[in-house]
Amino acid sequence: MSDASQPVKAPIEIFMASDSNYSPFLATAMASILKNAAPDDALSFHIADGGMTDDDLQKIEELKKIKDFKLAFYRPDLQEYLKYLRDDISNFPVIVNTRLFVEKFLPKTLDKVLYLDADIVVLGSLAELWETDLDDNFVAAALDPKMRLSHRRAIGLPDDYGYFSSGIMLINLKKWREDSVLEKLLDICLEIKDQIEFPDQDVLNVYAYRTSYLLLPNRWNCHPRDFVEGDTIILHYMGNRHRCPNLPVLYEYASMTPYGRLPMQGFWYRVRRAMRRGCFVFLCLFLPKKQWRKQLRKRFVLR
Ligand SMILES: [Mn+2]
Repeated sequence: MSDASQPVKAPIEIFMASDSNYSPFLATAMASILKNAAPDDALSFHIADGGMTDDDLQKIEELKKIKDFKLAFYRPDLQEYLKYLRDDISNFPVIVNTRLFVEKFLPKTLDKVLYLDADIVVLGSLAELWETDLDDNFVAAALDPKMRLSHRRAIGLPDDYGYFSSGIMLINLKKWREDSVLEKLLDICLEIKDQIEFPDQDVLNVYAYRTSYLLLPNRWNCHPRDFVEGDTIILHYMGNRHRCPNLPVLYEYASMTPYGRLPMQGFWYRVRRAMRRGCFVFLCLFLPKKQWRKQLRKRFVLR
């Protein structure tokens, strides 16, 4: 029962993006957030919808059974935005790039927003992260410890710069508006377009290097391999998901959603993946250059 004299906490404003393929992941991440929220956490979700079906939207609504939340969908015009980005980003789900344009379509009344990738599980309350003092930084994020030195050098970052992951970010929208951050990011897109591999993440890091960003502890963006029981709050199942440790944690939350499971748990999905892997290994016999094998791997296996 709510007590009228208690001040109601302002909601944690969360921005996520999904298309229909990612929708079971989105639902899984949301289920974990709702399940593990503190009793007095209010939650408000802003979802950039890159082609979810009515059925998907219905399933997201149904998550309110776990804990109530506010929900708004946005359909930003990516075609207009994407002409600034590389042509050959077809290997990436287009929807991830919406995070660069977040300030354009979210309500102007928001001064900050917590961006979360869909391929995560949240094991505790997000209140502490949400209340982090951003000071004058345009973003707060945790390190991406896996990023190769050669790539960081290619986009002009010095060896001692801490390259962050854009999968979880507390975004200072007020600062983005004041400093026209989006325009500057798009300039950087054009400037480093031949070196970009991780579209929005590379661009954000180059901008952060030239200005500043607030470094978050790894517990807010932790690879399942580095999971520390009792400390890790956000598990991020990035990239090569199928052989990730701690997949049962992800599957446990997937089972709490109306989807019941993730596509990668399906039998035929696993058969197709095994066949693709087999083809890849066979074709590698004919590719003497490591670079060619890498290209093929990107197209064939990393899905
Ligand atoms: Mn991710």
